[in-house]
Amino acid sequence: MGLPGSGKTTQALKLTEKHKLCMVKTGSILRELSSKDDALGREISKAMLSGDLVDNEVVAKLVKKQVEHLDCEGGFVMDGYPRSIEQLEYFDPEYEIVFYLHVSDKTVHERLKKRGRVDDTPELIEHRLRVQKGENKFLLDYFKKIGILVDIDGEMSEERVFEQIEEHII
Ligand code: B4P
Repeated sequence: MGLPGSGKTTQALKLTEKHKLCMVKTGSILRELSSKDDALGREISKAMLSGDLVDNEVVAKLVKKQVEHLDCEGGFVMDGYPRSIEQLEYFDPEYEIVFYLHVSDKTVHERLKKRGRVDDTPELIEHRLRVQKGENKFLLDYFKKIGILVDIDGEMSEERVFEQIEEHII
């Protein structure tokens, strides 16, 4: 977990590669569907291009389907799900561990400006930050309460962030 641009995808890829795990890439799945010219594609595209979360039930169903079809002995890494408590109520993947990557708003802006994706404009970044901060609080409280939350300093280099995560992988 983490704010937009905190490095979720970057770190999930590293974990997947090193430990030969499967990965569920929520953002990529949604981006792929959003390029289709049908009702679902248009709904997803509209949410993403306005910096809003895609409908909770839609995302939860998509993710559930992905998880059910995974064929991985070693387990899987999830990138970007859930982003709200409501999503977790629709589908809970029952994680063993959840990492939260802490970064400042300044870092978010700097990194996403460099990345330059279509939803990485300053206005949309601000909006995404507001939406995500609102939702994160409840999720973080919940994962903390059940004892699976690990805080990670996401401000460091990609390698240093990964080293911090690795300290918690058995
Ligand atoms: P995502 O695709 O998940 O993207 P993100 O949050 O913007 O970025 P991420 O944290 O993965 O950062 P990255 O590693 O790429 O979401 C996009 C949109 O999809 C959302 O706004 C929403 O609309 C929708 N969505 C996704 N999940 C959803 C859900 N569950 N429910 C509803 N809607 C959902 O890193 C960013 C950049 O920083 C990269 O260029 C990277 O190279 C760089 N970087 C990473 N780590 C770095 C480091 N340590 N130092 C320097 N640079 C670093």
